[in-house]
Amino acid sequence: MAEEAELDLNSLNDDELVQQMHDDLYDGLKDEIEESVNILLKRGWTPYDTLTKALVEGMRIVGIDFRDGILFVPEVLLAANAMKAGMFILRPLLAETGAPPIGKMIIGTVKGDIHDIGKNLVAMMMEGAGFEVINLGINNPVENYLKAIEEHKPDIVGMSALLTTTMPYMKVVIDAMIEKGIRNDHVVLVGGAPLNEQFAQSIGADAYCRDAAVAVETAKAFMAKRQGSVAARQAGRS
Ligand code: B1M
Repeated sequence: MAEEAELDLNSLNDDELVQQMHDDLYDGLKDEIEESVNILLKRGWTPYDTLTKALVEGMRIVGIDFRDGILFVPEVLLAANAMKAGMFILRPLLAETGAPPIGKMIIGTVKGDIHDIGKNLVAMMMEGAGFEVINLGINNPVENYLKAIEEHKPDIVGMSALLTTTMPYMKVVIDAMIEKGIRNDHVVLVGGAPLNEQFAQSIGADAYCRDAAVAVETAKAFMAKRQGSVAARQAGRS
């Protein structure tokens, strides 16, 4: 039987290439994803469109088939690996703002949970919006958050959870912050696929962020509020 000819990704038009990227992500083809990301960027695609239309959409399709038992953990790991390789190329481009940081954020996935693609995406978009971001990684016990808060004094504490079994752990962190008397010194933002607004409220977070773009908008709005109240306090003193 004749061997299948290697596909020249450059010969595809944009729509075909994005479709091919969804397939390559599904198949966990890291090299092809890297090549396609570079092709789209060379064609003038913005890093944001490349991220959302090609990579995130591809991962959404993987998620559906994982849920439906068509894909299994090893295949999804390969897809995640390919996704990360694409994100790795885009990260410095998204972070290029040149402006001084508008705020500081720590963000981590909570204890028991190793999902990090969405959390890393939030971190990248926040950097792109001008925040300094300290990424705590995955599987973070409460001690990691408290240590990072003490060390970095962030404006924003971000937590991610992708499992219904790990999302309650966010409350453990918030309760520890209350116990230490530092809860009101920081804005707490939470996110992850199984969460919603109501859950965020019930655990005492400041806001639930549906996606990375919402996280950026929410963080900016809270920063504006914080700066407003600092300015008001200073004006009151003078
Ligand atoms: Co997992 N997994 N997984 N998984 N996995 C889910 C979450 C699941 C929904 C799949 C399914 O439908 N069955 C399901 C959870 C079911 C549930 O709890 N109800 C599930 C399961 C069950 C599991 C295991 C238990 C499977 C097993 O071992 N049998 C296991 C658990 C491991 C653990 O954590 N202890 C497991 C393992 C894995 C892999 C390792 C194979 C891999 C993770 C690789 C990695 O992250 N490095 C994986 C993946 C990739 C997924 C799916 C397919 C994709 C997640 C993803 O990356 N999405 C996922 C299915 C799904 O979510 N539909 C699934 C893309 C990403 C861009 O979106 O993460 O939602 P997301 O992030 C968004 C928003 O949610 C938001 O912004 C992001 C960007 O827009 N956001 C934030 C996220 N965090 C935020 C934090 C913020 C703000 C916004 O802070 C301010």
